[in-house]
Amino acid sequence: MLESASNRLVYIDPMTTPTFNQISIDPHSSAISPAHSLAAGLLKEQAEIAPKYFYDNLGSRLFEAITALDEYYPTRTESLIFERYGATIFGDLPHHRPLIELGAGSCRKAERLLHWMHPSRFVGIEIAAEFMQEGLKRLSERFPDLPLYGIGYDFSGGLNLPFDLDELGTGPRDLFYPGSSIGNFEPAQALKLLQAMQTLSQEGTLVIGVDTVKDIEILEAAYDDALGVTAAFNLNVLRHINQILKSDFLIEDWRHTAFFNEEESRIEMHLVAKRRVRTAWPGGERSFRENESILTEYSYKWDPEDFTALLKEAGFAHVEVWTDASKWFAVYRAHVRKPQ
Ligand code: AVI
Repeated sequence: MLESASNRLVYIDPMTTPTFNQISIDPHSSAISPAHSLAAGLLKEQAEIAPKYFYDNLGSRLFEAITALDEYYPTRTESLIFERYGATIFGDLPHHRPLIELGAGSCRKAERLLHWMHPSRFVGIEIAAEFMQEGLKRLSERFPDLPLYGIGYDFSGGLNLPFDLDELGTGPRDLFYPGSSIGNFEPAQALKLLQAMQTLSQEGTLVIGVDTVKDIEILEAAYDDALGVTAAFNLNVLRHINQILKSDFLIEDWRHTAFFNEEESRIEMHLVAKRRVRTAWPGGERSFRENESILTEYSYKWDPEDFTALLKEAGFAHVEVWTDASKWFAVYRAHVRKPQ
């Protein structure tokens, strides 16, 4: 059983099967309380809510729905790349190393690639720990001999896991970070996170999926679909923070907007006030003018040459890239040392 060095581990429950361990720590564990950092974000001149607050249980389900939309090409394009090249990308990796998926979510991606790999164990790290549990249960049924671990953890502030992963075995580890979630970090933060992954991998491999720059119409439609699922996903963040901050946002006062900022190479999602709005929470308040916005997400799009350079700056000396025929998405396999 793993113990938390900092006592932030609030729940350890080895499940009925001896190979399935569910480790749940406070997903928002950090020195600053979520309510405090939310209030600080809302009081900035450009008000902001960190994208991690999208992912309550409903938000995680809405994100799953986004991935099935015609307009949202990243998930299906990445899947095509895995279908076509997965046997090479994953089948080439040495056997019997731990496989760690960052942002494991529903664990569906891991489920599809596990037949190419022979990891010693699977470790899912996910802020929406409750949501990940369903996926881990499915994995435990499909791969009954594979030891599974689920860690509820928010790595948006860094990868300082509050316990020692060596207890899962020493030596190289393979990391999997699909879905272009790295795009939700600003470049300097993305570099830090990649450096932390490089350290965590202990000279194993990182397989990471990253969205590319493309026509603005395609990019903007992916973040503002005709059915309004992305709008619901964006607006749901207000419901979620009302619970955490005890604020009184009314969903009907706000509308979703998303646009591509070409200069910064990123999609920006905002919530825009439909009218003058005053919002209060215990210990604070803020007024918004009509059309004033709250920034909720950046989604950076990376050209393969630039992302390869970022991986190298993070210490991954050997980088291979696979893309689809239109180059709408890229999958990178990065190693510290050239594999034999
Ligand atoms: C999770 N992340 C990679 C998604 C993205 O495309 O940036 C989140 C998302 N936001 C709106 N649609 C999807």
